[in-house]
Amino acid sequence: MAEKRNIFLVGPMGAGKSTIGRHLAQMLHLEFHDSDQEIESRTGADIAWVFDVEGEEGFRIRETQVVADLTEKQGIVLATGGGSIQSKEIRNNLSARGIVVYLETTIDKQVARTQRDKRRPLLQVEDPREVLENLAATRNPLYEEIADVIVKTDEQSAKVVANQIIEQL
Ligand code: SKM
Repeated sequence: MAEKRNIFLVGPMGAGKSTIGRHLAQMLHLEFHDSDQEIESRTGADIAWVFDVEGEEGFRIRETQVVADLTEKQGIVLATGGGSIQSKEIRNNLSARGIVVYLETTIDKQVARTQRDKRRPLLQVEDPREVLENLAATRNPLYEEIADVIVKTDEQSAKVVANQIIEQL
């Protein structure tokens, strides 16, 4: 049987990876996975707890393991955590095992979409916009470097974006 393809969504917090990923998986009859959610189900705790107790370093170790395990599967759509691409090991696994789609968005949209979100401990600060801008400066080149497909998510509904991705696969 031919190998089933994988689609890996990368991009910053608030780009819509989980929502768009669900639509995409449904449209393509693939399994949907979300690395943040998988970390939460493996630890039985939320992302904020993992950061509190194990620090960002502990969280990144878990994230690397989860992405290594999930990318072993075939026929999945995976929404990755916003910072996952800072790991070379994760970038290598994503590039080797599927089509990487970068969901690009604006800082304004990110700020609006991530307000009061418990899965974003890095944004529990006075000025989340500044954090998002700094992260973008480091990470946007990495998203671009590993992307096979780049789609903007700031002006379209999740369903429309999912269709645009399908057209470019
Ligand atoms: O993976 C979570 C976590 O809050 C860290 C993060 C990041 O570094 O951008 C994004 C979220 O998806």
